[in-house]
Amino acid sequence: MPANLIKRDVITALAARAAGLDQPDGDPRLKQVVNRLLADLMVAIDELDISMDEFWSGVAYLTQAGKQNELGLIVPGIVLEHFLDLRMDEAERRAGLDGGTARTIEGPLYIAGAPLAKGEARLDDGTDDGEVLFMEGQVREVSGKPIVGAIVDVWHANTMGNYSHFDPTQAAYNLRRRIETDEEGRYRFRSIMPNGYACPPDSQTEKLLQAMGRHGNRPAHVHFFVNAPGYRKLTTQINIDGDKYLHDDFAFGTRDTLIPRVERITDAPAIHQAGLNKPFARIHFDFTVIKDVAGAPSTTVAREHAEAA
Ligand code: MBD
Ligand code: FE
Repeated sequence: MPANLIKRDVITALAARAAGLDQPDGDPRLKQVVNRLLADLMVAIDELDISMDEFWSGVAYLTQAGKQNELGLIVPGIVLEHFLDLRMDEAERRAGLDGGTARTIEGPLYIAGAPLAKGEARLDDGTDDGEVLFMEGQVREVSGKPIVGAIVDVWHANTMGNYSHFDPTQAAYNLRRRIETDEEGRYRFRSIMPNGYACPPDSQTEKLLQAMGRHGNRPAHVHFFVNAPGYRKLTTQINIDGDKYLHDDFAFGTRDTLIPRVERITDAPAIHQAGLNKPFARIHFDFTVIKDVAGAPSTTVAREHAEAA
């Protein structure tokens, strides 16, 4: 079948009626967005000459992805979550904001309500014999002043690249904590070195990536939300230097300023002093948050999150 079977003004009229533009009721913003997306989709179908089989296989794909609760995984995989970050970066720049720690994608695996600790916490429950990781730093404002009572909400994968709650073999909130910064604005935690996440082989996301000649791996990383009253919420991650996928993240989350040095501590007195009997890793990373201002879109995003029972 040839492409461009339908005149543009026919598509425009259909999209307008389907989005209720000729109706007085409804949500004007929703109507505007649906109208645009429908018109663009119909033009794409017509120009690409998308067949009936192709169209319905796309519908079946999305139906199955929804059933498997995978839309939040497909979004970063097709760069859209990173794209939203780039837009927020630019909106902040235009509002005159800069100097904060770089943001990067939240991803689909955050769980609200992790246990809250003051100053320091241990994240792992001791069942995963991974390399011990100590991570510490300060939360500061751009001027360098430490922020007391900021909440560092941290979550990461285990040595298999799996996250508690989504992995039934892990205890509730394993490798997830909220840490309130101390009198000097410091946070500190002990955990285990994560491994990179890989999209499940039977997932819809993995099928799509494979069909595009891509892989579904992320480099090892640790996620953070940093919240402090009067400051813009920071959503970010650090990547573990040296990972094979460090600059080849299927979710496009790596940023150069988010790759701290990983120090390996191997000398016996230091190991002993840390209360350990084997070498361990240490990461120092400070977060800088920026003051909230009128005129920049909020970084506190309404997004559905699971909460462990
Ligand atoms: C992850 O751990 C993650 O952070 C993202 C963005 C996507 C899939 C798994
Ligand atoms: Fe992750």
